[in-house]
Amino acid sequence: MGLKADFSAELPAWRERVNKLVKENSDVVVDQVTVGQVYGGMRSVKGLVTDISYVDPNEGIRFRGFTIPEVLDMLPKPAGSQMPYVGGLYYLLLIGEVPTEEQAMDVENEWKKRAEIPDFVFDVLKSLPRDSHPMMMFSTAILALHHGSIFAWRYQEGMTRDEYWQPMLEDSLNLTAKLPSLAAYIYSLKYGKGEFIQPKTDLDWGANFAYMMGNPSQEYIDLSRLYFILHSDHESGNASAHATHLAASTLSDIYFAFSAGLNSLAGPLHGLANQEALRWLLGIHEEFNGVPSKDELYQYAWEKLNSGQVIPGYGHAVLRKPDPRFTAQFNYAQDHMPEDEIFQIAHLVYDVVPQVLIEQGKAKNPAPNVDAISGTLQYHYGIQEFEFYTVMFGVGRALGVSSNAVWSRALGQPLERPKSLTTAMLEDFAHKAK
Ligand code: NMX
Ligand code: MLT
Repeated sequence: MGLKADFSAELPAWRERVNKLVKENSDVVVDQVTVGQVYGGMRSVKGLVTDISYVDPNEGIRFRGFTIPEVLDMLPKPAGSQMPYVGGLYYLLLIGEVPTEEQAMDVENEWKKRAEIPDFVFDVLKSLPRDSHPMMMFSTAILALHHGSIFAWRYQEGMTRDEYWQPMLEDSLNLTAKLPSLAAYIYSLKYGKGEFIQPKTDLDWGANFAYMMGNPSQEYIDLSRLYFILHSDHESGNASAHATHLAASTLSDIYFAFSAGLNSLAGPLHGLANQEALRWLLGIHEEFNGVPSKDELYQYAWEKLNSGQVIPGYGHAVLRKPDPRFTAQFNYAQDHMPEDEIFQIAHLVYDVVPQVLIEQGKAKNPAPNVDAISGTLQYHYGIQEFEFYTVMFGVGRALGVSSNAVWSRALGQPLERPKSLTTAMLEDFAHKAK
C-alpha cells in the first residue's frame, strides 16, 4: 500500500468522527481557566488535541496508546539489533497502527530516496561563525530547506483544503529524511571532526546517524534508534510541539514551523536542559574528583538550590513520577555501561535529588525527566560536545511534530489564536468572584 495510501485510507473515518464530534458538541465545556493559570504559563489548561501521543502524569508517554516498553517490543527490528527501526515509529505515529517489517522498511526507503541535502544548505552552514550554538545552525539549516517546500509551492499554485495534507506529508518526509545527515554534518563542521562521513545507502535512518557521527558500533546504533524514538513526541502542549503547531496553523510549511519549534527547544527549561544536566554531572565529578558520597551530594544539591539555580533534568510541567524516557535510558546504561563514573553519579543523583527537592518543597515533581540521563549515555559513547545534544533532541522531535502537522492539515485544524486579557480585567474577575 505505501505510507501515503495507508494515510489516505485512515482519513475518511477520522474526518467523519471529528466533524460529528465538533458539530454535535461544540458547546460542551471541557475545562475552566483560573487567574493562576492565565498568569502561570497555562499549566494544565486543556486546549489542544492530538491523537498521536498522550502524557499521563503518573505513567508518562504513550505513543498511539502504547507505552515505551510496548513500542520498543512491538516495532520491527533489524536482525541482530536490540532497538527498532525509527521508520517503524514514524509509521506508527502517522498511521496509528504498528507496522509490519515491510511497512517500516517502506518509510526507511522513502527516507533514503529523499535524503540528499541541497549544496546551498551546506554553504549557509559554512558561512556561520564557528562558535555559533549548534541549535542556531540546525534551525537556520531547516529554514534554508524551506526553499524546496512543496506545500508552499502548491499553495501558491492553488489547491483545495482537502488536499493540504498531501504536500505536508511530502515535505515532512523530505524534511525528516535529511535530519540524520544534517545533524551529523553540523557536528563535523562545528567541532572540526574532519571530512564529513557520507551516509551509507544500506543503513537505516538511525544506524546511519551513528555511522556518520563516527561511531558505527552496534551499541551506539541501538542507542541512536532508542534516543530518537524516545524524544519523538510528548503530546502537544510542550513548548517545541506547541510552537511548531502554532506556526503551522498559519499555513506556513513544515520548514518554517519546525524551525520555530527548534527555537523553543533551545531554551534551558526545555531541550537545552540535557546539556545542562550533563554539565552538572561533570561538575560534580570534577568537584569530588570522582563519585561523591550520598552526604556530599546532598550538600552539593542544596548549595545549587540555595544559589538560585534549578537542578537540570528534574521536575516536569505534567509528569509527577519518573519519566519512562529516563527509565528506558537508565536501563540501557545499566546494561551496557554500569562502570561509567558519570553514570554512577547520575544514579546517585537519582537516589538523592528527589529527596532534596521534596525538602525544598517547591517543585511539584521531584522526579527525573528525560534530560537527566540522556547526555550521560552520549558522553560515554564519544559524543562529548554537549551543546550538540539538543540538536539530537530536535532530530527526534521532528518525527512527532511533523506527524502532528500532517494530521492538523488533514483534519483542517484552523489558525490558533487564543484570547488575551489585561491585568485590570483579571483584577475585575477576581473582585467579582469575592
Ligand atoms: N530544580 C529547582 N527548582 C525547581 C525544579 C528543579 N529541577 N523544578 C521545579 N522547580 C521550582 C520552579 O522553578 C518553581 O519555582 P518558583 O515557584 O520559584 O518559580 C517551582 O519549583 C514550581 O515549579 P513546577 O510547577 O514544579 O514546575 P514548572 O511546571 O513551572 O516547570 C520545569 C517545569 C521542567 C521547567 C522545571 O521543573 C524545571 O525548571 N526543571 C529543570 C529544567 C529541566 O529539567 N527542564 C527539562 C524539561 C523536560 N524537557 O525535556 O523539556
Ligand atoms: C518534552 O519532551 O517536550 C518535555 O518533557 C517537556 C514537556 O513535555 O513539557
